[in-house]
Amino acid sequence: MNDSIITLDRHILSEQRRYGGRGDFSAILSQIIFAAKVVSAQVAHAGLVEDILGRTGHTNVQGEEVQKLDVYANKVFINALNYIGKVCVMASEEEPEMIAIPKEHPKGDYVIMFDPLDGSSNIDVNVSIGTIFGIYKRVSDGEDGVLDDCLQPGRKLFGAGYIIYSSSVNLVYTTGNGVNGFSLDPSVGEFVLSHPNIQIPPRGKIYSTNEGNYAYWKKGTREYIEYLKSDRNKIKAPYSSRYIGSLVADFHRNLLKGGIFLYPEDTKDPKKTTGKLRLLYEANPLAFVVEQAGGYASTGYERILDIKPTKLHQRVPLIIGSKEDVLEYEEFAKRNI
Ligand code: AHM
Ligand code: MG
Repeated sequence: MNDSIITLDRHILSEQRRYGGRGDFSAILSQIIFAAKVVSAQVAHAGLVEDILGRTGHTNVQGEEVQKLDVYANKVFINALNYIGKVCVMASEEEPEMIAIPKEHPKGDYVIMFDPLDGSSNIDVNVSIGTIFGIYKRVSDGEDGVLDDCLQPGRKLFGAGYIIYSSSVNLVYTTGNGVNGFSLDPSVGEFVLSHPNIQIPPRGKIYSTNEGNYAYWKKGTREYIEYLKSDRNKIKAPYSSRYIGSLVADFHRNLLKGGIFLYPEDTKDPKKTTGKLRLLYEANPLAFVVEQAGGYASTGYERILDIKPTKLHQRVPLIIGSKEDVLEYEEFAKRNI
C-alpha cells in the first residue's frame, strides 16, 4: 500500500496521540464512521428503492415495514453509539427527548448531538444530503447523562464534523486542531485523507440563501443581499448565488471555495422568528468546524458558539462561512434591526 495514503482510522489514532487520550473519543469516531458507511449504502440505494424515499408504514417485498431514510439513519447512529460504553447521553434532531443509554450498557464521559440525515426532503430528487455531529465531554457526575450535558454552548465542543452523501461520500471533522476532509473509497470501503488542513478563504464570491423568503426578512438582511448583488459602485463584481437547500452541501461548498450561507430570522412565520436551523444539531457543530477552518458563524448579533442553549430543539438564525463576509453581514444586521 502507498505509504502516503492516510486512512481516517490512522488519522484518528494520530490525533489521539496528540491529545494524549485513552481512546474513548477515537472509539466514538470509529462508530460514527461505521454508521456513515451503513447510511451511505442505503442512500446510494434510495434512488432505486421507492418505498424507502418518503413513506413510513409501507411494507417491502419481504413483508417488512419500510422506514423513511431519515428514521433509518437515526436508528443506525443510535445503535452504533449506545453500547460502546463511551457515551452517557445523546440527542438527535429526529427525537423529541434526549436519548438515554440503555440500562444494560455501560456509560461513558461523552455526549453526542446529531442530525442523522439533514436535508432529507431532497432525497427523492437525488440532491446531496448529510449527517452532522457534535461531541462534548459530560458536565454531570451521575451515571446517566442529563439535560445539562446536552445544553452546553458550542465553544465547549470537543469534536464535530459532518458527512456528505453525494457523488462521493466525504467526512469532514475537527477535534479543535484544524479541519480535515476524507473521501470514501468505495473499492476498499475506507475513508482516505483527501482534503488536509482545510482553510476557508477569508472572503468568498458566493452567497447561499433561500431568497424566496426575501419579503419576510428584516431590513438589514434585505439590504445585505441587495449589496452583494450590486457591483458596489463598480468596485467589485456581484456575488454569485448558489443554494442547494441542503445545509451540509451548501456549507461544504462554501467551506472549500469561500462564501456565506444565510438562514436568517423570518419575520412572518412564527415558527421561524428565531431562524429555522437547530442550534444543537446543525449550527453548533458546523460553527465549530468553520471556526477551526478560519471562518465564522453568527446569528447576525452574536457568535453562534457563545449561545447558551436553553432547550434541545432550539432554533437560531445561522449566518456562516468566510469570516469577512459574516462580519460584514453583522454590520448590516446591527444597523437595521
Ligand atoms: P431538515 O433538518 O428538516 O432537513 O431541514 C434543514 C434543511 C437544511 O438542510 C437546509 O439548509 C434548509 O433546511 C432548507 O430550508 P428551506 O427549504 O426553507 O430553504
Ligand atoms: Mg436538519
